[in-house]
Amino acid sequence: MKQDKILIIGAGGQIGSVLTEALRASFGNDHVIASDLRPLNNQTGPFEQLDALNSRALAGIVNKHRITQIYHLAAILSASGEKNPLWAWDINMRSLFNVLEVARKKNIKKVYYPSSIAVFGREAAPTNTPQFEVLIPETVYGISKVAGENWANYYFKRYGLDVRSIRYPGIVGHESMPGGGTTDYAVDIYHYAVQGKHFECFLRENTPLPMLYMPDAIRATLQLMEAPAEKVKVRTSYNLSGMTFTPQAVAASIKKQMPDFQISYAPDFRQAIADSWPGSIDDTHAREDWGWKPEYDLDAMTTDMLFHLKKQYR
Ligand code: NAD
Ligand code: AKB
Repeated sequence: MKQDKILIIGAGGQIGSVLTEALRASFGNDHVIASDLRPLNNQTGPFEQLDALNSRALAGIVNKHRITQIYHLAAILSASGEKNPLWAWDINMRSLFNVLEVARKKNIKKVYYPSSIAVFGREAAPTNTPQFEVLIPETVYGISKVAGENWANYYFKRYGLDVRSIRYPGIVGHESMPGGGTTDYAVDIYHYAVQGKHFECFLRENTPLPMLYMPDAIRATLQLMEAPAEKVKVRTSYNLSGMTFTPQAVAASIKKQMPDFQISYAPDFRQAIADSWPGSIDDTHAREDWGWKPEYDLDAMTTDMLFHLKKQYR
């Protein structure tokens, strides 16, 4: 087993719950400390209840477990953030500063800090958006991620802290539910389909967004974190691409296997957020620097989602 001790902050979330298990499979259950603001049940290894805004508590956990790597996943996502912008900014930024500072002071070897396609705004190229593009986001979440990416880059350049980051597209998975994002419909739709329920989508049918299936997201994260440091040339955050689809396309993909599935559309405030994001992004740098390549397209993801969710709802 590898010697590193890993702390995951936000381990109870959509990505954190799956990433925790993947890291435990790789490093050993006792080497991966899950933490979250909320108590979490059914843990397969050590758990610490932690408010990432509490820098003392964070330092205490780092000392207690002799942590060598931190995955900082806790954040307020795009749709939740728009309901209370200053609260979202405070949580997203203060938790990041606490992580960067404890990592610098305690000589943490590596930090993972996910960013998002939410860093882009309407001034960016709407398709195949380049890695180094103008970043004028329209959500507080996006603003916090642009700032966060730049702070990650600053700590790398100024202190040599090895912070690595991916701009995730919308993540779709069967293992966990999403928490307050604009891409959440792409998970919800499968849950409605397998329960035989009509789905009302909060985005228009023809809204294209970049998306990624959970196994690809986890593989990309581990691949980036295991890459030799000299291969990690982008120190803000890497564009990462999986697939692009509209709500209409995912409904059609489901209907191939469940012809009775019904969908209607009732766009709400999240439509404006989605309209400000690109439909696809260019991930050439991730491919060239550390060998990224997605495995799932829309139909392959649909098959896998329906297979697992049908078992879950049986
Ligand atoms: P999530 O909302 O599902 O989970 C976040 C977790 O953080 C929750 O379990 C929550 O309890 C915890 N948390 C919130 N405030 C906290 C605090 N003060 N201290 C400790 N824990 C706290 O989020 P997710 O979808 O798993 O996203 C994880 C990361 O990936 C986030 O940084 C997010 O911005 C990024 N991301 C996610 C997606 C996606 O589609 N899920 C896409 C792009 C980027
Ligand atoms: C959201 O919709 O807010 C997230 C994201 C793309 O960052 N899923």
